[in-house]
Amino acid sequence: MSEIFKDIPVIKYEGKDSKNPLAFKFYDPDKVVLGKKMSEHLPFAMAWWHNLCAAGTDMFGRDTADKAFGAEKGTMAHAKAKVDAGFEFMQKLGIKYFCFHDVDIVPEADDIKETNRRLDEITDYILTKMEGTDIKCLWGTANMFSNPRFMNGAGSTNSADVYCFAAAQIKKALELTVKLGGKGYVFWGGREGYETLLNTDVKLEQENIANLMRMAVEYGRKIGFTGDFYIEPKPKEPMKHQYDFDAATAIGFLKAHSLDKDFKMNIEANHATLAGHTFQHELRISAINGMLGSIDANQGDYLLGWDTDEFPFDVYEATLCMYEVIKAGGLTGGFNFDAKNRRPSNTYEDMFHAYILGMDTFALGLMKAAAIIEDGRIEEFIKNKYSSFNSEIGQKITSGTATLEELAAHAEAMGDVKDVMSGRQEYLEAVMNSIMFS
Ligand code: XUL
Ligand code: CO
Repeated sequence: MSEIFKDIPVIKYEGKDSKNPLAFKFYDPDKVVLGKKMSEHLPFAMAWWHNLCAAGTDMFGRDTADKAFGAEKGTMAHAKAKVDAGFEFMQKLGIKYFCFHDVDIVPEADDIKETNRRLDEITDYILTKMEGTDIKCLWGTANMFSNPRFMNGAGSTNSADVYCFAAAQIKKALELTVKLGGKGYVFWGGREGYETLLNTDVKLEQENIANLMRMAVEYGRKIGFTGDFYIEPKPKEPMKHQYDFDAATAIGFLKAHSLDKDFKMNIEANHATLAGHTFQHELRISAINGMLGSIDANQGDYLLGWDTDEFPFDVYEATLCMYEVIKAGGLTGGFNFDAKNRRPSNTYEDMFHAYILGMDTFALGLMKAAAIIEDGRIEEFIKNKYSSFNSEIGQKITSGTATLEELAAHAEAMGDVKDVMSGRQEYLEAVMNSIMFS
């Protein structure tokens, strides 16, 4: 098999003073941070769809990049060329995981039986490529939003026949995930939502989605899938109202339908900001509910109201993200670059530049988050801020044993509160800056 990215060497760590565009400046896989190797803190994954399939087509123009990889597009030869390209790409960057949708890895046929045959063939091929490498599958999923049959949704469709197609795709994608040893299975609610209530039965749609997830869990466990199921929240796009709006909404939905034991969150940075939250907020909400599973690492644009899926370069954001991840004890999943090159960045070299940028950004984020923790001032401040709950009355409140009457009596005995303590936001932001730039 011939090399596809001929002019690209294996990407090595050269340190922050390097000017070599094809080298890591901060990602040093063996460097130990807080007692663990960087590569263990940061299990990076390649997203099959952006990296090997998307070639730049947007609403206003066609492909700008060559993702044929020397084969005729839409054929099984092309599907295999993408596997070859993907494995060469991951090996050159030292990426250990990949994520895929069913339709990313084969061209969909007119009949699902033929699509499934193609999926068997390509996953056999992927397995042979995995042999002798340390590359694994992070998660799999079914694309239940691109095919026109899903125009009214998949689990939320009006059509029982379409619902069966969604079930069939999930069944197959779960089998493939197990075959490839995937750690997780993702539900991103592509068209699970609505444009107008004038044509929508929200209750029925949500119950049907929950039933589909329940069947997926039952089948997955039956065929030996021991990993986590993930919901990937997103507030809008493609639908105006997406049911998995944000982490809090998705967690509430899972609890309401008793699915919370099998599911965690896959938090995507750009989805968080579209929901009007910070990335950090979504990670914290997931973590405090014991449901921080995996991350789709990318970045949005605050001036644009859609999912731009940019490679992350904002080190502040990455630092705050890594702070949450470290505090939560790490991820059961990994960091999937659900990100694409900008349309004019259309060469093979640009694909590597993008991953180097993303991996270096998270390496910096990891080191800076570790520095925040080692510095201790921020954590110490938070601990002190709530220290009144260590008092006798405070402990009654936090243990849930207080009554309204005794709290009122406590207030009356005081007459008024003397000091509630400053929030010190500006001081803490300055601490953050001093750590970021030390
Ligand atoms: C869409 C998105 C998806 C999911 C997988 O916004 O993020 O690519 O990650 O279906
Ligand atoms: Co995503």
